[in-house]
Amino acid sequence: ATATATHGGSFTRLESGSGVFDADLVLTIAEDDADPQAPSSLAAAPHAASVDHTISGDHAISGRGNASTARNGVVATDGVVDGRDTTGEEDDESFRVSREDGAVVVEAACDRGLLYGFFHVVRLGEAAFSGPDLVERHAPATALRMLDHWDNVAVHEVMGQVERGYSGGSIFYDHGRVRTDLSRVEAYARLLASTGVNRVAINNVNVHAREARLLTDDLPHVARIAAAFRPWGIRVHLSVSFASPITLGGLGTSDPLDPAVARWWREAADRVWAEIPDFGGFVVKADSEGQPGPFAYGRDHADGANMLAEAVAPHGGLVHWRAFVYDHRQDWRDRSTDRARAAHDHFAPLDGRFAENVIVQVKYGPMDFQVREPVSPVIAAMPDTRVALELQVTQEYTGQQKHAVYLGRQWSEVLTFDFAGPDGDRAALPPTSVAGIVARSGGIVAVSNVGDDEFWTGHPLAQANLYAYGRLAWNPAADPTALLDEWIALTFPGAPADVVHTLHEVLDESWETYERYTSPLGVGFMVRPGHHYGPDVDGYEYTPWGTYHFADRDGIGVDRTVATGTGYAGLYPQPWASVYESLETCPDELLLFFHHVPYTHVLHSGKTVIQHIYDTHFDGVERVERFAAAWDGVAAALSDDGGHTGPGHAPRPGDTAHAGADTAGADDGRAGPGRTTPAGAGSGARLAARVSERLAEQLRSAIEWRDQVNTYFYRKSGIPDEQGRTIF
Ligand code: GCW
Repeated sequence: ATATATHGGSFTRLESGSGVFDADLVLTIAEDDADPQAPSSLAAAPHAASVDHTISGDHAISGRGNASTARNGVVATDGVVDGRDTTGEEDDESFRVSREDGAVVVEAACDRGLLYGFFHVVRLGEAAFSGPDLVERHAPATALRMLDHWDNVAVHEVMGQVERGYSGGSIFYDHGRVRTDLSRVEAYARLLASTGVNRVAINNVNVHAREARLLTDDLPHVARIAAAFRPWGIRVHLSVSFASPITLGGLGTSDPLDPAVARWWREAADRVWAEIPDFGGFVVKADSEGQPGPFAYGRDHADGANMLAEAVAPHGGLVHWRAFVYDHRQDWRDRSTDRARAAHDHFAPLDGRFAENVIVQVKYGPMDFQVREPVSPVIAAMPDTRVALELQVTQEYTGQQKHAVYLGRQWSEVLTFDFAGPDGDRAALPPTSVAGIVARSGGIVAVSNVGDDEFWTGHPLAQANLYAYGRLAWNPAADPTALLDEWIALTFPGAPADVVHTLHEVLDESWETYERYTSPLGVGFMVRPGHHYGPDVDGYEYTPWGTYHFADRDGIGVDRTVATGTGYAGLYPQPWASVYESLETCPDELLLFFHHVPYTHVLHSGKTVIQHIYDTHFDGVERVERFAAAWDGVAAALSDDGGHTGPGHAPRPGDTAHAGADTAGADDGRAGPGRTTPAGAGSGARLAARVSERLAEQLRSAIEWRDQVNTYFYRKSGIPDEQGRTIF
């Protein structure tokens, strides 16, 4: 079905048949009365948009921008956590969709609600117009749904341009400056809006000298980026260096209690908002891994954050202050220091001291984006603070977009984790769940996985993670497997059933598969230091980073109990403190995170720890073998379709460095600036080849993991595999 729209005035186009999250509809929202000064150019709301479309010749969809009565007669909702109701809030992004006799009406109180409502219809496609009459209201669980980019302007000598970026260079910066052509950013903005993301921080939290100047010299260019995001309801944030008053302002100090420092920040903020009236705020990594912070002046994180908060408050700005603070110069011999405790030790005592516009941004686990960690106790420890959850879409520790690892299931587990106990009602997301806590005020943030790669995300299937992230941030109660299938259907429209089945099979349990062939039972790390790819069991064991497994000839794991260990287990509210403290009740998958046990310890599964290690590592590789074989079976079908099936690659108009590299496929899909285009001839083949190449690497790497981990523990323990399989 193709929808057409006729309208006067200026248009914001929601096109399809094009782009990553694909659908066969073309919707157009008119911007009648749009006020160019308004924060969003779509934003002459609540009266702006009115749209009439004809879909397939006989379906009508209309949109209304003022939904004063939209909440009457609601029969279904999504995304409503803990009874959060956006009614009456300034930022009401909810929409109501109703169907009567096959005609669909979308109503919303503001432009963004309308935008999300139309994307909802795009997702449903033809299905939106069939079935019984209905009225539904949809609202996001939280107003803050954000992506952080760890992009550098300059190419950093160790990290490259994008720190932990596995998708090529930055879509924002090139040749040491903000790109002249931001059409790729416009396409990105559209695809993020289709998932519900509404804020983006555009530079690395490790703020180097060149990047610090985004806050000053580059402001007009940051304003151009903000303009690219604006039509899609997305506000821009900057990561800033706490030392800016010194490095940019020439002051002798960045002490947060020094009036000259506070004044410098106020003036800096005034300049930013003068240039970008709807600017979002600052993201700060302070006193973390070498970044400057308030500790240098004997001040604490609340002092630092509140000083910045005061500077941005007159503009309605936010400060995202990261809680990723720990001693990265630890002595591995020092058994009294536990990195897992660090964020809690630093931040929990500050609860209640942060200003109203400070959001403390907490990684989901206490360590660092491992494949398996317990949920960070900090999330529940600061009831009088706005707390945001931080996830990592970029797969730093989960295969770096060389491995197909769908993280929706992991995030869903985190979001639905209930601090009140394991028996809570998961589906309802109680106020004591992670989603319930962060949705109240701090929101959800994740590190983006997008770069200037042809398929946006390096591994084409890693797009599923970006999609699922946005959808889960909108509705944390969503079923991650259903979201995966949604992504597959939208991205590979019309694909044969075996292709759809294979995509599902490769991705659905891929997180658990990755866990099986990497570090066991929640112990974490065992990666190569520095770049963090591939196995190195003792790579971090005698380093200052605080990431140890303590394996010896008898056993393995970290004793984090209150009784005999670091006391970390006691940082959880009951019943979790007791659940984790006891060997009897600690879940198998987190056993080695909380306990040091003999290799012969018997898990709840009935297996010994050592046999579990062997079995999961053999099984993990076998699963990857099956994925690769399944993909081989369908790759040809994708290659043959002339590119009409599969995620659109991104346009790179004006990007001469890439244009030349792309001649092979007669890349006629690139229709020009501002558009993500239908995949061109040959792109199906390129996609199939890219996935095949990545699966081959995943298999090679999984075998390497299996053999190093199994061999290591066989040599340490001397206990043979019950099944006598090959261990070296
Ligand atoms: O996971 C670690 C990464 C660093 C990153 C840091 C952080 C941006 O290895 O590259 O720095 O976390 O989250 O600040």
